[in-house]
Amino acid sequence: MKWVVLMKITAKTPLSAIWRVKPMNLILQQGGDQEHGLKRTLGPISLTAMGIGAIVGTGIFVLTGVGAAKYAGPGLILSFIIAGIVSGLAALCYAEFASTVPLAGSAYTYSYATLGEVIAWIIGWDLILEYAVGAAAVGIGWSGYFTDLLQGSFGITLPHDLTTSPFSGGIINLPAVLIILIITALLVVGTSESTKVNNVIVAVKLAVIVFFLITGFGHINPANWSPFLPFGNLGVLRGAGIIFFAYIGFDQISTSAEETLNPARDMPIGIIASLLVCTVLYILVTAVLTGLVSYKELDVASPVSHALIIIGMGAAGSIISVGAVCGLTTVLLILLFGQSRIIFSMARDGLLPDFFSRIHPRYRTPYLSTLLVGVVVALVAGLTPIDVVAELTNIGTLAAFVLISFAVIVLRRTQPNLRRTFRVPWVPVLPILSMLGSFALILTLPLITIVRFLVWLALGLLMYFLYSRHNSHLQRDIAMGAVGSDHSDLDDITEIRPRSR
Ligand code: ALA
Repeated sequence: MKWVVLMKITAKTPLSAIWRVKPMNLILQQGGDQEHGLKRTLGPISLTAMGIGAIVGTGIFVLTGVGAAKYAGPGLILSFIIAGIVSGLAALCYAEFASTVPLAGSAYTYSYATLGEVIAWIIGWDLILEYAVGAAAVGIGWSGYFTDLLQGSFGITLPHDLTTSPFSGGIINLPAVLIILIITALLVVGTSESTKVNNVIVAVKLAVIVFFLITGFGHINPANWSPFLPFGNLGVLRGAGIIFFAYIGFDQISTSAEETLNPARDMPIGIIASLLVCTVLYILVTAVLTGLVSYKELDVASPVSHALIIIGMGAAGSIISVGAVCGLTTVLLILLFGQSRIIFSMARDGLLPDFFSRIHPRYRTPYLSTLLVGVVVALVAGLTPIDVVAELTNIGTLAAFVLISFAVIVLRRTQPNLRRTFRVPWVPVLPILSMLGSFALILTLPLITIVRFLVWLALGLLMYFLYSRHNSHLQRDIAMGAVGSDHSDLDDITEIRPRSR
């Protein structure tokens, strides 16, 4: 039977069908399917906490050090402002989408509704770099802080071979593997429980950062800010390309729209509020950090606590380390959560195997996609160096930003009357600036990263044309006559998801 359907699909759908957009009312109808959908438990405060939990992590706690020492010096403050502006522009575009397409899937779902299936696939494929590869980078960063903490506070030294990837002279980064598997188990048990844990840890993380700012402020030596731009303007731009990682995460809020009580109102609030809070914190932390010690001393695994230790405040440094370990844990939680929801959405659309869209009968979570993501990310984190994964994460995310900003302009033209609770001001100027800004940051990354990214994209397209295109539920519904050829005849559709679950 499956083969008959498949043959009909292939025979009836021309190649141009890869540009077919998923009708908006079809998408909204899926989200309204509460009986089989996800449980709605999240409000604006949880979402904002989730955003901060996703955003503040390896970028500020780890990459600030290398960013200041090797790229921008104290001028890293400017790098944070530049990357913050680029992220802010993209955040506005995400917020508009999140308020019109309030469903799980993030940029993937939005682009399916606007730019067509093949672009949606590319974005979904791209987001794997952002979420899964990003989670691996954070897992590795977590392992570094955790190892330091055990050593500094408890005198326990873990074997080098078991805390380092094979590419850096070890066997496996075991703490990174274990933390990722533990968080995966937490996510399988349920969103509600997980976000409660998240809210508590986010509070701890923010408290630790405020603690750093207060303790560090009195010890700033303004001489450390001079020279302010030891690597020139180019260094500031390259620094922005690296510490952009610090801003990744706000967009994942939109992946939980199906679990949000009032997504049209709460999503934009969550995205914009969390990004604003983080931008201010980053600028302050970088100013204090580069004021405490010379930027040359910051190229270490734990620069924030290291700076306090250098000025003789070791106990305060330990407190920071505890907070960093907690902070990185929430980032991991959020990234793994987001990735499993994207896989869930893609599987629900037939672009990935159906069983990844199965929801656990008791926990009401997409447990199979969660488990897949957890195991793969754990392996990547255990076996890969952090710089490779962090740069790939940045380029994948920036590419998604470019496409999403473009999609805002497309959607305004193709569906001008769609209800938008939040609208980006000055369209198309701001989305165009957002596209240009993200593209410029891509160009600041090393060539090898750009090449790796292009290889990844090529693999994704291969998979799309060999598997996803033929298994797409939208293509099948079109071929079987369940969905018409334009948006106007969609109002009568009542059954749109005869999916095998
Ligand atoms: N923004 C997140 C971090 O810095 C991904 O860890």
